[in-house]
Amino acid sequence: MSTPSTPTFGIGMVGYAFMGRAHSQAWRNARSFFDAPATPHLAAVAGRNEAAAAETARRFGWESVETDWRRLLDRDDIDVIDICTPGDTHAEIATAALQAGKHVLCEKPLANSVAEAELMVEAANTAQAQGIQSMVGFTYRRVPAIAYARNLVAEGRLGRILHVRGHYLQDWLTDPTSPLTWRLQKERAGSGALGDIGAHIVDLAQFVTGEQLVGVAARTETFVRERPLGGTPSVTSLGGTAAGDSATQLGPVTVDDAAIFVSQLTGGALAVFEATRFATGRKNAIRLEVNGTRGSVAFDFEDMNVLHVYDADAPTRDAGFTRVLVTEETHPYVAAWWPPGHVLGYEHSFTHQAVDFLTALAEGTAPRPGFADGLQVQRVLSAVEDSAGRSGSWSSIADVSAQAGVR
Ligand code: SOE
Repeated sequence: MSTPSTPTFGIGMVGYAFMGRAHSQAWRNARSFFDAPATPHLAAVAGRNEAAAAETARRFGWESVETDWRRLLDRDDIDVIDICTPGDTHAEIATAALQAGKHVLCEKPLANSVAEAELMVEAANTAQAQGIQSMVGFTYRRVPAIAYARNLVAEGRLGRILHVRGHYLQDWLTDPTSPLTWRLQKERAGSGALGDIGAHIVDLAQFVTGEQLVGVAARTETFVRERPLGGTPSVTSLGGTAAGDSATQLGPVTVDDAAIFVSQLTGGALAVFEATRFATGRKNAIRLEVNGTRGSVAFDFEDMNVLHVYDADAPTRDAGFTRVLVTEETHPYVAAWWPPGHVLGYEHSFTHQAVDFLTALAEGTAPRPGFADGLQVQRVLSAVEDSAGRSGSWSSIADVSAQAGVR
């Protein structure tokens, strides 16, 4: 329960599937493990599928169920709208919630287009003048090893940043019979691997270095262009279950299956990014390496409690990457959980996100990443699609020959 000194914020969550469950556990744990200066009250979960929303409510202890998210905006017991729905709904829900005086936490990517993201930033800025806050859910920033990496860069331990390489690899679409779910439809998801998982590595690169991407040259590909219609989406998996009968109709995949792009950051560093759902054998493999003049850091989500740190100033005989187990009380977030060595998992970053959001609300400060940070990522995604669509930066090898004057 909230104490007299800590306010309670009623949460109204829109969506109940994978992200809805990740956020639900976060609101439940925020006050169990952290002395957050505010208490979340799980007031309502909203979803058009009443039975599915009711199941999430039952499992996670939400007090009520709504089948229309707009009802949440009318309720006085709700102070926060937590958007856990596909990207085509983010702009409408977030702008309406902010205008109704509700704080907003919105899942990534912020929107399906730069135009939508700009409208959301405008609404967020107007609302913030009235003390209404907003945040976008790039949760991997809140993995302790990533937050520790950012601290090392900010302290100057890597010197000037020269290289960033990031990849986010999944393989849940390698089966061509995996159904045509919302993540494969541009009008629902905005883009494919690029916006769903590429957005994360763009945010991580900017968060850890403290710099921004200034330009890209890109290529995207859709390996499977048609998929079975009528599949059953799953709450616990990404692909869902195919309809299965031979009469199943096929529908067009209208997003990228994979995206690769090179970039440069404001400080001059060169960067390389890869996001794919076809890296056979890689389930949720996020890797980030940052090289500087005085050192490097390397992170692998498949070993998420570790940061590999290279100190170029160390004596030559000691040269090498140090495997830092990021579970000490001095590391970000860890002290609230377990003693050193008792590692954390995927879900803990969502709790860190909930705690940081509640803390910002209680203190009346602007949580990060805000909608403006989300807009910056959206601009990068749009630039990648623009570059890939133009193929302007692509030099065909077949065209390279002495005769053609290209050496
Ligand atoms: C699907 O790729 C997904 O659920 C992403 O949408 C999440 O942001 C990521 O954390 C896990 O994978």
